[in-house]
Amino acid sequence: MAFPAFRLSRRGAVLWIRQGIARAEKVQDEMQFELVSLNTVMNPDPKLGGLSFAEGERDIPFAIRRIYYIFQAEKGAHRGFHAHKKNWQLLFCPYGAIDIILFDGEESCTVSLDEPSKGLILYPGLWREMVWKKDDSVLCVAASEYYDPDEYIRDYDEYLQYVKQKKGGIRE
Ligand code: T46
Repeated sequence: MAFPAFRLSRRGAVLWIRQGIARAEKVQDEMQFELVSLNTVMNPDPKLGGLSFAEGERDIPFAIRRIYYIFQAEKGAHRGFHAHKKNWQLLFCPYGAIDIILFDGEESCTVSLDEPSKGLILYPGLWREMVWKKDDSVLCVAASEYYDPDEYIRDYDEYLQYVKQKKGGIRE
């Protein structure tokens, strides 16, 4: 596993360090999420920082229909507590640190988004909770679908029932 994958390239007189995106760490096949290293270009002058990016249908397995971000949440804040029936999502935290707790109806797992270059691809069907580890951490999301409240499952018992039906092979 190569996480992150570094590549050196010359652009004019400037030497950049670029991390290619890597579908690097498939944390758990069963749970249907992927922790990836976003394309990252660090400026050679540390005062100028870095730039990370991901392209829909190239770096992530869906076209992006919507972006949103969550800001000004305090350390200790908990959000989420739902699953999506249709939405694929890329989550990343360009500033701060946020834990993403995932549950698939049987197992749970926590992924820490604590570096700007970390991206978390969530397939539909995972219950998620987000926990702010630092004040003002920013959670950015690229989603495959337009906003549709009916596509959310916000009731936990309903979610367990949904998972049971899916595992039994009943599709919508
Ligand atoms: C998710 C996690 C990571 C809209 O009107 N349009 C939108 O596109 C979104 C995402 C939300 N909203 C409204 C719905 C609620 O009235 O914004 C309010 C806050 O949304 P919610 O309580 O769902 O926020 P979180 O932080 O619990 O969850 C959000 C996303 O909704 C969800 O898709 O996966 O972030």
